[in-house]
Amino acid sequence: MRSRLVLHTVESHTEGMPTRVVTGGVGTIPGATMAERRRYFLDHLDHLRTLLMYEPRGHSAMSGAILQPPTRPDADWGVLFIEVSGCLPMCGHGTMGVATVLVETGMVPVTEPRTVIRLDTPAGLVVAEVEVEDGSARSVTLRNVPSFVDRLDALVEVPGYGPLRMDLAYGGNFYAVLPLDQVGLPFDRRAGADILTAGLAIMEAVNEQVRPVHPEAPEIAGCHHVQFLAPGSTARHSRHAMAIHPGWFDRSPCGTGTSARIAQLHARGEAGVGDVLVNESFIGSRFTAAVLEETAVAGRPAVIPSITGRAWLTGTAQFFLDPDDPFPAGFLL
Ligand code: PYC
Repeated sequence: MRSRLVLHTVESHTEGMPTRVVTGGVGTIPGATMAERRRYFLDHLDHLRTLLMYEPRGHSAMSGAILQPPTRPDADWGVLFIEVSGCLPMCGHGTMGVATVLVETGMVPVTEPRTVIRLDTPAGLVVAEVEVEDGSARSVTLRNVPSFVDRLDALVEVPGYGPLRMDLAYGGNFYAVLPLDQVGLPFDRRAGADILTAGLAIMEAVNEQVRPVHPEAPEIAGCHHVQFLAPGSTARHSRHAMAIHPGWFDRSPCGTGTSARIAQLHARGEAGVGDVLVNESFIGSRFTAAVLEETAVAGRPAVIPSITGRAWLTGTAQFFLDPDDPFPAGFLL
Protein backbone atom coordinates (compact mmCIF):
# COMPACT_ATOMS: atom_id res chain seq x y z
CA MET A 1 0.00 0.00 0.00
CA ARG A 2 1.37 3.46 -0.94
CA SER A 3 -0.31 6.71 0.02
CA ARG A 4 0.42 10.41 -0.36
CA LEU A 5 -1.81 11.16 2.62
CA VAL A 6 -3.92 9.50 5.27
CA LEU A 7 -7.15 11.14 6.43
CA HIS A 8 -8.88 9.79 9.53
CA THR A 9 -12.65 10.13 9.76
CA VAL A 10 -15.58 9.16 11.93
CA GLU A 11 -18.69 8.62 9.84
CA SER A 12 -22.16 9.61 11.00
CA HIS A 13 -25.60 10.56 9.80
CA THR A 14 -28.00 13.14 11.17
CA GLU A 15 -31.63 12.24 10.49
CA GLY A 16 -30.49 10.53 7.27
CA MET A 17 -27.87 13.04 6.08
CA PRO A 18 -24.18 12.00 6.25
CA THR A 19 -21.49 13.93 8.10
CA ARG A 20 -17.98 12.63 7.46
CA VAL A 21 -16.09 14.08 10.44
CA VAL A 22 -12.36 14.46 9.72
CA THR A 23 -10.55 13.89 12.99
CA GLY A 24 -6.95 13.75 11.69
CA GLY A 25 -4.66 14.20 8.71
CA VAL A 26 -5.39 17.82 7.71
CA GLY A 27 -3.36 19.72 10.32
CA THR A 28 -4.15 23.24 11.48
CA ILE A 29 -5.38 25.42 8.63
CA PRO A 30 -3.78 28.92 8.62
CA GLY A 31 -6.09 31.76 9.68
CA ALA A 32 -6.88 33.87 12.76
CA THR A 33 -10.61 33.03 12.63
CA MET A 34 -12.60 30.10 11.24
CA ALA A 35 -13.87 32.46 8.50
CA GLU A 36 -10.24 33.14 7.50
CA ARG A 37 -9.45 29.41 7.62
CA ARG A 38 -12.44 28.74 5.37
CA ARG A 39 -11.06 31.26 2.83
CA TYR A 40 -7.54 29.74 3.05
CA PHE A 41 -8.91 26.21 2.67
CA LEU A 42 -10.95 27.14 -0.42
CA ASP A 43 -7.90 28.85 -1.99
CA HIS A 44 -5.21 26.27 -1.14
CA LEU A 45 -6.64 22.99 0.17
CA ASP A 46 -9.90 22.49 -1.71
CA HIS A 47 -8.54 19.26 -3.25
CA LEU A 48 -8.97 17.67 0.21
CA ARG A 49 -12.67 18.56 0.15
CA THR A 50 -13.21 17.15 -3.34
CA LEU A 51 -11.15 14.03 -2.50
CA LEU A 52 -13.39 13.30 0.52
CA MET A 53 -16.75 14.49 -0.85
CA TYR A 54 -16.69 13.52 -4.54
CA GLU A 55 -16.70 10.04 -6.02
CA PRO A 56 -15.22 7.49 -5.60
CA ARG A 57 -14.84 8.17 -1.83
CA GLY A 58 -18.05 10.20 -1.51
CA HIS A 59 -21.10 10.84 -3.68
CA SER A 60 -23.17 13.66 -5.14
CA ALA A 61 -24.92 14.44 -1.82
CA MET A 62 -21.92 14.00 0.50
CA SER A 63 -21.26 16.28 3.43
CA GLY A 64 -18.61 16.51 6.12
CA ALA A 65 -16.73 18.57 8.68
CA ILE A 66 -13.04 19.04 9.48
CA LEU A 67 -12.18 19.38 13.16
CA GLN A 68 -9.72 22.13 14.03
CA PRO A 69 -8.30 23.71 17.16
CA PRO A 70 -10.58 26.67 17.99
CA THR A 71 -9.50 30.22 17.08
CA ARG A 72 -11.41 31.81 19.97
CA PRO A 73 -10.91 31.26 23.71
CA ASP A 74 -14.60 30.60 24.43
CA ALA A 75 -14.82 27.56 22.08
CA ASP A 76 -13.91 23.88 22.58
CA TRP A 77 -13.38 22.95 18.90
CA GLY A 78 -13.22 24.69 15.54
CA VAL A 79 -15.22 23.24 12.65
CA LEU A 80 -14.91 23.71 8.90
CA PHE A 81 -17.91 22.40 6.98
CA ILE A 82 -17.23 20.69 3.65
CA GLU A 83 -19.65 19.30 1.10
CA VAL A 84 -20.02 18.68 -2.61
CA SER A 85 -21.00 22.32 -3.17
CA GLY A 86 -18.13 23.95 -1.27
CA CYS A 87 -17.51 25.05 2.31
CA LEU A 88 -20.65 26.25 4.05
CA PRO A 89 -20.29 29.00 6.68
CA MET A 90 -22.52 26.90 8.95
CA CYS A 91 -24.28 23.54 8.74
CA GLY A 92 -26.86 22.40 11.28
CA HIS A 93 -26.97 18.69 10.55
CA GLY A 94 -23.15 18.73 10.35
CA THR A 95 -22.92 20.38 13.78
CA MET A 96 -25.18 17.67 15.25
CA GLY A 97 -22.96 15.03 13.63
CA VAL A 98 -19.81 16.69 15.00
CA ALA A 99 -21.26 17.03 18.53
CA THR A 100 -22.33 13.36 18.53
CA VAL A 101 -18.90 12.22 17.31
CA LEU A 102 -17.11 14.35 19.93
CA VAL A 103 -19.22 12.87 22.73
CA GLU A 104 -19.32 9.23 21.62
CA THR A 105 -15.57 9.04 20.87
CA GLY A 106 -14.62 10.85 24.08
CA MET A 107 -13.03 13.82 22.29
CA VAL A 108 -14.68 16.14 24.84
CA PRO A 109 -15.18 15.61 28.58
CA VAL A 110 -18.64 14.01 28.79
CA THR A 111 -21.10 14.72 31.56
CA GLU A 112 -24.51 13.10 31.88
CA PRO A 113 -27.31 13.93 31.41
CA ARG A 114 -26.03 16.96 29.43
CA THR A 115 -22.74 17.86 27.75
CA VAL A 116 -22.28 21.37 26.40
CA ILE A 117 -19.85 21.87 23.50
CA ARG A 118 -18.96 25.29 22.13
CA LEU A 119 -18.09 25.24 18.46
CA ASP A 120 -16.15 27.89 16.54
CA THR A 121 -17.68 27.94 13.03
CA PRO A 122 -17.04 30.31 10.10
CA ALA A 123 -20.49 31.86 10.77
CA GLY A 124 -19.86 32.41 14.50
CA LEU A 125 -20.09 30.57 17.82
CA VAL A 126 -22.62 27.73 17.92
CA VAL A 127 -23.40 26.00 21.21
CA ALA A 128 -24.41 22.33 21.10
CA GLU A 129 -26.15 20.83 24.12
CA VAL A 130 -26.03 17.04 23.91
CA GLU A 131 -28.40 14.84 25.93
CA VAL A 132 -26.24 11.89 26.98
CA GLU A 133 -27.43 8.59 28.44
CA ASP A 134 -25.06 5.71 29.17
CA GLY A 135 -22.42 7.35 26.95
CA SER A 136 -24.81 7.62 24.03
CA ALA A 137 -25.81 10.97 22.50
CA ARG A 138 -29.62 10.87 22.52
CA SER A 139 -30.22 14.29 20.95
CA VAL A 140 -28.39 17.50 20.14
CA THR A 141 -29.84 20.99 20.56
CA LEU A 142 -28.04 23.82 18.80
CA ARG A 143 -28.13 27.45 19.74
CA ASN A 144 -27.56 28.75 16.23
CA VAL A 145 -26.16 32.03 14.93
CA PRO A 146 -28.53 35.05 14.65
CA SER A 147 -30.98 34.36 11.85
CA PHE A 148 -32.93 36.98 9.92
CA VAL A 149 -35.01 37.78 6.88
CA ASP A 150 -33.25 39.43 3.95
CA ARG A 151 -36.52 40.26 2.20
CA LEU A 152 -40.13 39.14 2.24
CA ASP A 153 -42.28 38.71 -0.87
CA ALA A 154 -39.44 39.17 -3.38
CA LEU A 155 -40.81 38.86 -6.92
CA VAL A 156 -38.18 37.06 -8.96
CA GLU A 157 -38.49 36.44 -12.70
CA VAL A 158 -37.40 32.81 -13.16
CA PRO A 159 -36.95 31.75 -16.80
CA GLY A 160 -39.33 28.89 -17.59
CA TYR A 161 -41.39 29.49 -14.43
CA GLY A 162 -42.42 33.15 -14.68
CA PRO A 163 -42.44 35.60 -11.78
CA LEU A 164 -42.25 33.72 -8.46
CA ARG A 165 -42.93 35.22 -5.04
CA MET A 166 -40.52 34.11 -2.31
CA ASP A 167 -38.94 35.09 0.98
CA LEU A 168 -35.15 35.22 1.39
CA ALA A 169 -33.90 34.33 4.86
CA TYR A 170 -30.58 33.55 6.57
CA GLY A 171 -29.94 30.86 9.18
CA GLY A 172 -26.19 30.31 8.67
CA ASN A 173 -26.69 30.16 4.85
CA PHE A 174 -29.16 32.08 2.69
CA TYR A 175 -32.41 30.36 1.66
CA ALA A 176 -35.16 31.13 -0.81
CA VAL A 177 -38.40 29.91 0.81
CA LEU A 178 -41.53 29.38 -1.30
CA PRO A 179 -44.44 26.96 -1.66
CA LEU A 180 -43.63 24.04 -3.97
CA ASP A 181 -46.96 24.40 -5.77
CA GLN A 182 -45.77 27.77 -7.17
CA VAL A 183 -43.64 25.74 -9.61
CA GLY A 184 -46.53 23.36 -10.32
CA LEU A 185 -44.84 20.24 -8.88
CA PRO A 186 -46.11 17.66 -6.37
CA PHE A 187 -44.40 16.95 -3.02
CA ASP A 188 -43.31 13.54 -4.24
CA ARG A 189 -39.81 12.07 -4.47
CA ARG A 190 -40.65 10.80 -7.97
CA ALA A 191 -40.73 14.48 -9.04
CA GLY A 192 -37.24 14.99 -7.53
CA ALA A 193 -35.42 15.70 -10.81
CA ASP A 194 -37.96 18.37 -11.78
CA ILE A 195 -37.85 19.91 -8.30
CA LEU A 196 -34.04 20.16 -8.50
CA THR A 197 -34.26 21.76 -11.96
CA ALA A 198 -36.68 24.37 -10.59
CA GLY A 199 -34.47 24.94 -7.53
CA LEU A 200 -31.35 25.56 -9.64
CA ALA A 201 -33.27 27.99 -11.91
CA ILE A 202 -34.48 29.88 -8.82
CA MET A 203 -30.96 30.09 -7.33
CA GLU A 204 -29.60 31.50 -10.59
CA ALA A 205 -32.40 34.07 -10.90
CA VAL A 206 -32.14 35.11 -7.22
CA ASN A 207 -28.38 35.57 -7.52
CA GLU A 208 -28.81 37.71 -10.64
CA GLN A 209 -31.73 39.84 -9.42
CA VAL A 210 -31.69 40.04 -5.59
CA ARG A 211 -28.42 38.42 -4.46
CA PRO A 212 -28.42 38.39 -0.64
CA VAL A 213 -25.30 39.50 1.26
CA HIS A 214 -24.78 39.16 5.01
CA PRO A 215 -24.62 42.75 6.33
CA GLU A 216 -21.88 41.97 8.88
CA ALA A 217 -19.95 39.27 6.98
CA PRO A 218 -19.98 40.10 3.25
CA GLU A 219 -18.06 36.91 2.40
CA ILE A 220 -21.34 35.12 3.19
CA ALA A 221 -23.41 35.88 0.12
CA GLY A 222 -25.58 34.30 -2.54
CA CYS A 223 -28.40 31.79 -2.48
CA HIS A 224 -27.51 28.11 -3.02
CA HIS A 225 -30.45 26.57 -1.18
CA VAL A 226 -34.16 26.60 -2.04
CA GLN A 227 -36.69 25.48 0.57
CA PHE A 228 -39.79 24.29 -1.25
CA LEU A 229 -42.65 24.11 1.25
CA ALA A 230 -45.05 21.19 0.92
CA PRO A 231 -48.79 21.88 0.69
CA GLY A 232 -50.32 22.09 4.16
CA SER A 233 -47.14 23.40 5.82
CA THR A 234 -47.89 25.65 8.80
CA ALA A 235 -45.97 27.69 11.35
CA ARG A 236 -46.06 24.68 13.73
CA HIS A 237 -45.43 21.79 11.32
CA SER A 238 -43.64 22.34 8.07
CA ARG A 239 -42.51 19.83 5.43
CA HIS A 240 -40.14 20.68 2.63
CA ALA A 241 -37.87 19.56 -0.19
CA MET A 242 -34.53 21.34 0.21
CA ALA A 243 -32.85 21.76 -3.17
CA ILE A 244 -29.12 22.53 -2.88
CA HIS A 245 -26.54 23.59 -5.46
CA PRO A 246 -25.28 21.92 -7.68
CA GLY A 247 -28.28 19.53 -7.59
CA TRP A 248 -29.08 17.43 -4.52
CA PHE A 249 -31.56 17.30 -1.65
CA ASP A 250 -30.75 17.57 2.01
CA ARG A 251 -31.78 14.25 3.54
CA SER A 252 -32.01 15.87 6.98
CA PRO A 253 -34.49 18.67 7.75
CA CYS A 254 -31.54 21.08 7.35
CA GLY A 255 -30.50 22.97 10.48
CA THR A 256 -29.63 26.27 8.82
CA GLY A 257 -32.71 25.98 6.59
CA THR A 258 -34.90 25.35 9.65
CA SER A 259 -33.30 28.43 11.28
CA ALA A 260 -34.08 30.50 8.17
CA ARG A 261 -37.67 29.17 8.23
CA ILE A 262 -38.18 30.12 11.86
CA ALA A 263 -36.71 33.60 11.19
CA GLN A 264 -39.17 33.93 8.27
CA LEU A 265 -42.12 32.83 10.46
CA HIS A 266 -41.03 35.29 13.15
CA ALA A 267 -40.77 38.14 10.62
CA ARG A 268 -44.28 37.29 9.41
CA GLY A 269 -45.64 37.40 12.96
CA GLU A 270 -46.37 33.64 12.89
CA ALA A 271 -43.79 32.54 15.51
CA GLY A 272 -42.76 34.19 18.76
CA VAL A 273 -40.30 33.42 21.54
CA GLY A 274 -40.99 29.90 22.82
CA ASP A 275 -43.09 28.75 19.88
CA VAL A 276 -42.04 25.36 18.53
CA LEU A 277 -41.82 24.30 14.89
CA VAL A 278 -41.52 20.69 13.73
CA ASN A 279 -39.66 20.74 10.42
CA GLU A 280 -39.73 17.62 8.23
CA SER A 281 -37.31 16.69 5.46
CA PHE A 282 -38.09 15.20 2.04
CA ILE A 283 -37.49 11.72 3.54
CA GLY A 284 -39.76 12.45 6.53
CA SER A 285 -37.06 12.90 9.22
CA ARG A 286 -37.63 15.70 11.74
CA PHE A 287 -35.96 18.55 13.64
CA THR A 288 -37.76 20.64 16.22
CA ALA A 289 -36.99 24.34 16.35
CA ALA A 290 -37.86 27.28 18.57
CA VAL A 291 -37.23 31.00 18.77
CA LEU A 292 -34.96 31.34 21.83
CA GLU A 293 -34.53 35.13 21.75
CA GLU A 294 -35.08 38.17 19.63
CA THR A 295 -32.00 40.12 18.61
CA ALA A 296 -30.72 42.30 15.73
CA VAL A 297 -28.12 41.98 12.95
CA ALA A 298 -26.88 45.32 11.62
CA GLY A 299 -30.12 46.92 12.77
CA ARG A 300 -32.35 44.24 11.19
CA PRO A 301 -34.69 42.23 13.43
CA ALA A 302 -33.28 38.74 13.98
CA VAL A 303 -33.82 35.70 16.18
CA ILE A 304 -31.59 33.17 17.92
CA PRO A 305 -33.03 29.78 16.95
CA SER A 306 -32.61 26.49 18.76
CA ILE A 307 -32.70 23.35 16.62
CA THR A 308 -32.95 19.81 18.02
CA GLY A 309 -32.22 16.56 16.19
CA ARG A 310 -30.28 13.35 16.47
CA ALA A 311 -27.19 11.83 14.86
CA TRP A 312 -25.81 8.30 14.80
CA LEU A 313 -22.26 7.04 14.25
CA THR A 314 -21.92 4.68 11.27
CA GLY A 315 -18.22 3.82 11.24
CA THR A 316 -14.65 5.00 11.06
CA ALA A 317 -12.37 5.20 8.05
CA GLN A 318 -8.87 5.99 6.89
CA PHE A 319 -8.77 7.43 3.39
CA PHE A 320 -5.63 7.04 1.27
CA LEU A 321 -4.44 8.67 -1.94
CA ASP A 322 -2.27 6.33 -3.98
CA PRO A 323 0.31 8.34 -6.01
CA ASP A 324 -0.98 6.52 -9.14
CA ASP A 325 -4.67 7.25 -8.49
CA PRO A 326 -5.96 8.83 -11.73
CA PHE A 327 -8.60 10.86 -9.81
CA PRO A 328 -6.65 12.59 -7.01
CA ALA A 329 -9.37 15.27 -6.64
CA GLY A 330 -12.29 12.88 -7.18
CA PHE A 331 -15.06 13.57 -9.68
CA LEU A 332 -18.83 14.04 -9.91
CA LEU A 333 -20.90 12.32 -12.56
O1 PYC B 1 -28.25 21.16 8.13
O2 PYC B 1 -27.68 23.25 7.83
C1 PYC B 1 -27.82 22.11 7.43
C2 PYC B 1 -27.44 21.77 6.04
C3 PYC B 1 -27.01 22.62 5.08
C4 PYC B 1 -26.79 21.86 3.93
C5 PYC B 1 -27.09 20.56 4.24
N1 PYC B 1 -27.49 20.53 5.53
